[in-house]
Amino acid sequence: MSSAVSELFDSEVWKDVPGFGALTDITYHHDLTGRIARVAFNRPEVRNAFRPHTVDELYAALDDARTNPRIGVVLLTGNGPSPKDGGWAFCSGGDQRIRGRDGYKYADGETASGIDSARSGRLHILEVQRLIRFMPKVVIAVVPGWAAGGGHSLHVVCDLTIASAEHGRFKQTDADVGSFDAGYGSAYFARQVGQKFGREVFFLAREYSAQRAYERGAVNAVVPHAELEETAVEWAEEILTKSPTAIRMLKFAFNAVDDGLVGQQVFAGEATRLAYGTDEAVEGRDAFLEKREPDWSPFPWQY
Ligand code: S0N
Repeated sequence: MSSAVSELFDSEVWKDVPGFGALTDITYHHDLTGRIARVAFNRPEVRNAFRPHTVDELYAALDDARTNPRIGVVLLTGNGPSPKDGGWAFCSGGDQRIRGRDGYKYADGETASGIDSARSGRLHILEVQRLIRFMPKVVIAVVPGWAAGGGHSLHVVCDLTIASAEHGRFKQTDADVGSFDAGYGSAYFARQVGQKFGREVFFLAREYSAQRAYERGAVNAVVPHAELEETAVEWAEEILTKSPTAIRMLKFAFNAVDDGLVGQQVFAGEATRLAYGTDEAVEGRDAFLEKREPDWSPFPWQY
C-alpha cells in the first residue's frame, strides 16, 4: 500500500518501488502483484509540464519497468487535480518557462542556466519516446486531462490510450509556441488518424474532446473520470493473461513498418532470440565449440 498521490490513485492497488523514494517530478508505483507499473507526471500546478529533471526521472522509472521481468504493462498518466484551479492534465509538454532560457529560477532552486551546457537544449524527451516505442511491454497512456504539445506526442507514442470522458482533452500546440515534433508526434500520428486530420490537428492547434479523439481513432476508450485508472488496470490485467512473447513480437511487428531499418533490427533481434532457443541453433553453436561439422540432418527445410 502507498499514500495517495492523485485523486484517482487507489492506495489499495499500488505500492512504492524501492530505490525510487526521492522522486520530485513524477511518481512511480507497482501494483501489488508487481506486474503493472504506474508512472505519473506529478506537476499538476503546471498541467504536468516536464522540465529536464522531470524527463530524467521519467526515463529512470520507465527503464526500471522495462528491465523488470515481472512487469508486463506500464500505465503512463498524470497526477491531479491542480491545487491551484482543480484542472486535470496528462501532460502539457515541455515547461515553457525553461525552454531555451537562461536563468529561470524555480521555487525549488533549479535554474535553466544550472543545466550542464553539454545537455542544454537537448530534447531528451525524445529518448523517452523511443524507450516507450521500443520497450517490449505494453504502455498505456491514461489521460485524465490535457494532453498538449509534447504531452500529446507522448500519448501518440504509447501503445494504447484511455481517456477521461469529462476532462480528457487533446491539443497539439507546437505551432503556437514555435516548437515542432517532426517525428512520432506528427508523422506517426498521421499514420494513426490519417493525413488530413493529422495536419489539421497541427496546423490549427484546436482543442479536441476525448470523444472526438476516440471517433478519429486516436484514443481506444473514453470512460467516466472516476473509473479511469480502474479501467486502465482492468485492461492491463487482461493483457497480462496473454503470452509475453506473442505480445512482444506483435508490438515490434506493429512498429516495424514505420520504423525502417531500426524497426527491422528490433524485430530481427527478437527473432534471433527465439531462434537461439531451437535445437538447430544449439547444434550450430555446439559444432563450432566441438570443432566439428554441424549435423543439420534432423532439421527439415520447412515449408
Ligand atoms: C495545456 C493547456 C491547453 C491548458 O490550458 P488551461 O486549462 O487553460 O490551463 P492554463 O491556465 O493555461 O495553465 C495552468 C497553469 O499551468 C501552466 N502551464 C501549462 N502548460 C505549461 C507548460 N507547457 N509550461 C509551463 N507552464 C505551463 C500555465 O502557465 C498556468 O500557470 P499559472 O497558473 O502560473 O498561470 C495550456 O496550459 C497550454 O496550452 N499549455 C502549453 C502547452 C504547450 O505549448 N506545450 C509545449 C509544446 N512543445 C513541446 O512540448 C515540445 C517540447 C519542448 O517544448 C521542450 C521540452 C524540453 C526542452 C526543450 C523543449 C523545446 O521545445 O525547446
